[in-house]
Amino acid sequence: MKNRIAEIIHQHDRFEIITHEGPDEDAVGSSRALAHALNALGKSVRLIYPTPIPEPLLFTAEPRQKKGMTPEISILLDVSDVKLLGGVNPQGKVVVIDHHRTNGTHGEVSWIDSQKSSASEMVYDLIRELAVEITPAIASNIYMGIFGDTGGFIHANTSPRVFKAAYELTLAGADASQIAYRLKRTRSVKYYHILCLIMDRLVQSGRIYGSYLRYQDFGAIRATPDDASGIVEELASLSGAEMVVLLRELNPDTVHGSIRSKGSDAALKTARAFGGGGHGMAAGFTQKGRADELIEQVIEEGMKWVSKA
Ligand SMILES: [Mn+2]
Repeated sequence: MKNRIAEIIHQHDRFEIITHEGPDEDAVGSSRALAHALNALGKSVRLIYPTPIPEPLLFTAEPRQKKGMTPEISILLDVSDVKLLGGVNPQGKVVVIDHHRTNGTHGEVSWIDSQKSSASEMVYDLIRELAVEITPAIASNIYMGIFGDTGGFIHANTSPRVFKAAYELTLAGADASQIAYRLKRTRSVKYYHILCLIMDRLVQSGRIYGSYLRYQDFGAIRATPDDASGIVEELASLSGAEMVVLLRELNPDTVHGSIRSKGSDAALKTARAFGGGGHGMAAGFTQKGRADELIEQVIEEGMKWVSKA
């Protein structure tokens, strides 16, 4: 399928790249890297993020964009479900590149590989297939995506292939140290304020820990949801936690849930019960309701999937 997508890229001139709401390191890194590569091939490209890129992820080299053109091809990156595009409508023929497990394909051409650590790793393979030179700008963007989706080479998706890619990307000029410091060692004071709130409300049931953030919390400490990004990983670090749940109210009656589990598909199975999806051990959902009321239900659902041993 990678070859087919390379062919499509060679045969067309105008592209848009669309990624998911709440773009993360992988969404930003894979889209920017691919746009750099398309530019190198003389193609026109524009990037569409349904919601803005969080400020801490804006440091990698930005590709040249061509606004005000009609794309022939719309490449969906790190997402295969048009429902997760926040109302953005692809303008061209849809090509999907994604590493999330899905129940079907949404594009005319779909390359879905849940064995890959990240969309960025897939884009790295695609760019080499296209025979575009891996510049430092491309290398840093891909490295950021891989680093982000492996949790900094921590998660189970950190395969030997990931280390090989990381090795090659640093040789090609990816600034590994800068990326690691920016993503892992740079936190706002507000982040720690949010963490205090979360720890104050921590609930435990067996080996599941959960907590939540109300909509008004953000106003009270003048934080934005960006300030809480990645904070579920702090919960996941709790010793003995087999699963963790963090609920965050996106507005007064909508809750986003992030779930992490240590083994099996517990996170995914729990998220699916609330209409969500994701990976086996890292999943999420969005639901109507109040976080302080929903938390018990999510934990109860989780108990079905986490072994009590
Ligand atoms: Mn991803």
